[in-house]
Amino acid sequence: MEDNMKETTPDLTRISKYMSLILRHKPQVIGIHLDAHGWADVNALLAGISRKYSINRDILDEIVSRDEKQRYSFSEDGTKIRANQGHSIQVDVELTLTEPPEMLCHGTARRFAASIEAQGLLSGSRLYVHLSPDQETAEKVGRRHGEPVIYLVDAGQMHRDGYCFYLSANGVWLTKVVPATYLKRLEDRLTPN
Ligand code: HQG
Repeated sequence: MEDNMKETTPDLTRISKYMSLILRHKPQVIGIHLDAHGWADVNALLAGISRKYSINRDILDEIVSRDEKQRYSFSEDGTKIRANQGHSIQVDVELTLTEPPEMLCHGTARRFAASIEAQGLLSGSRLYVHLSPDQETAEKVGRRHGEPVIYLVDAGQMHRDGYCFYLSANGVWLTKVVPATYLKRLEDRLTPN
């Protein structure tokens, strides 16, 4: 009976979204645990996902290698998998402490602007504030939430003032918080919807 509910033609994007939920936020939805470094056992992940979607190791390999943001990594021996960034659960994915470029970007929705300009960028449910190296990426991230606005982040000055920046394995810049004084809103630079 359970098989009837399973998708027979797997949509890789849907499986990938489910993997993000499991590997970043809620491993308990399939009854698995992540270790301290965010790793999940590949066989346990496959068994858990297969209760909902048709999947096997080849499909998983395809999802990981084709992911446009390179969201996931396998351990060297291929027995474990983790998300490279985006977690809300407390794991240490061995991010690289890295000197940032002078300027980074953050895309968000216009409805958050007043709060952001009062409080700065906060990580919310995630472990870090996520920053993009370019405006195009920031705009895409912002559009996920609504009418996008982009903030320029004076990352160089933050770094000189002692704030830590990390570069994830897939090129996302992460920092704990961005006080409002380091933010500048870019106006009228966005293409209409
Ligand atoms: C906003 C995706 C009010 C913040 C993306 C954002 C990214 C505030 C939202 C990654 C605030 C949180 C993360 C404040 C921050 N007041 N709102 N003081 N401070 N916010 O989804 O950065 O495709 O947790 O601006 O590409 O949008 O999933 O973070 O709008 O890299 O791999 O609170 O997720 O990657 O939203 O996205 P999110 P995000 P994936």
